[in-house]
Amino acid sequence: MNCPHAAAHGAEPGAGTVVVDPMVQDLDGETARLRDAGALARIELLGVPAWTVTRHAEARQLLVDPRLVKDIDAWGLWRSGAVTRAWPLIGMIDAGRSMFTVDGAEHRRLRTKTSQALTPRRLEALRPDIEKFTGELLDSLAEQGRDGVVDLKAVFAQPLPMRVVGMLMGVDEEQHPMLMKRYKAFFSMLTPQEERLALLDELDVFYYALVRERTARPGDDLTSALILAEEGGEPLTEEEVVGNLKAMVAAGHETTIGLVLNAVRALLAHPDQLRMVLDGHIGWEAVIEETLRWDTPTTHLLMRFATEDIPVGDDVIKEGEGVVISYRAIGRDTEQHGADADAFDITRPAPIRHMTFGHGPHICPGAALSRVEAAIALPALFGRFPGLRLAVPDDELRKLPVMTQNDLESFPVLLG
Ligand code: STR
Repeated sequence: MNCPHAAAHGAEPGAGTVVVDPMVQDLDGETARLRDAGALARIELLGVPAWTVTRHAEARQLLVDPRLVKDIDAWGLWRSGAVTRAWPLIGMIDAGRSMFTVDGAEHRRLRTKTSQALTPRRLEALRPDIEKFTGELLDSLAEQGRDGVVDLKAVFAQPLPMRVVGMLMGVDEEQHPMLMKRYKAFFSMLTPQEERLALLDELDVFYYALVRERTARPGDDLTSALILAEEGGEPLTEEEVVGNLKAMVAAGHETTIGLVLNAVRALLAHPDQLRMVLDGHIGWEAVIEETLRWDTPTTHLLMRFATEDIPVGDDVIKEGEGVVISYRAIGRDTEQHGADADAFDITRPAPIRHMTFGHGPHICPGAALSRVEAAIALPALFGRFPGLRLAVPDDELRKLPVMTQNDLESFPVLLG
């Protein structure tokens, strides 16, 4: 893969810089190289240099540091024009005004309604629907896998989170295939950038129409609640509602696919541990938390920018520089998780103090929802198909060419 933005730094990557592979050919090797490069490491993302945080302790500090902001205008390479909308990862940062892109008091204003709607208590009300979706999708899995191999991703792990977040946000089911197709193309590094920008525009058209429709006829979904919300007497603008809506759909959909599939994969690769779970010796919660730590759905979170020089150990993040959080590396931090951090082990002493949902003001507002989804989906899947197994050797599973998310091309199984 070439580096269309080599001009952003004008030179070859310096020694010690980890060049992130857009084709994701050796994720574990790359994670180890990142960790070896230090708590704060220099990386290059398609020709664009940035810092990344690879350790738990430093991430915990930096994620509450007000000198790091999400506002893209604080990025030197953006201000200078070295990075433009032609850079394939720009959609991960320049995603419209929302709780994902704003800090401080404005961020609280944008986020409060959403986080209130997603507390564990409020989520109890969604449980029956999530169970129903799970049952229906398991029926189609049984149907399509009756005579042999079936793709657990396409038939189960992908549609389930889409239905859940679709129901929450008030997106009709007929639109789900369109959304899943567009997000797949959005995240894939094989999609030409002009196509990615065009599909983002198409998504905006769709989301604006949805928000106008709900403004005219509010429902009992979170989109309607965001339209009607007032924080300190100040309603969200249409742009802000759209921004939050698309952040919720993109995040709720993409990340939970990874959580469910990675948990199934880890259990099938560790049959002794699967046995402990199926025998009831250890709970699903341990499976979910250990999967979140060991095989994080989000590999790298883009991006924050330094509004002034920030010293970290022997390094200094200079004003205007970009900072990525490498959650996969953080989950494998031996200082936090012990010398065996690279091992999947659901018998680790609870609680497993991972940081996969982030930390600080931007901590994932959907964390509880994804845990509920996984806690329903996984036992239902293994309860119905206790003989579930991979139809190909584990090392033949292919990662999608996605730089920020940890997602598989497909997951062929035999239901047993
Ligand atoms: C995708 C494109 C878009 O339209 C809006 C957003 C904002 C939220 C982002 C999302 C993005 C990409 C995936 C993210 C999500 C928030 C959480 C999720 C980064 C940029 C994670 O992977 C943690």
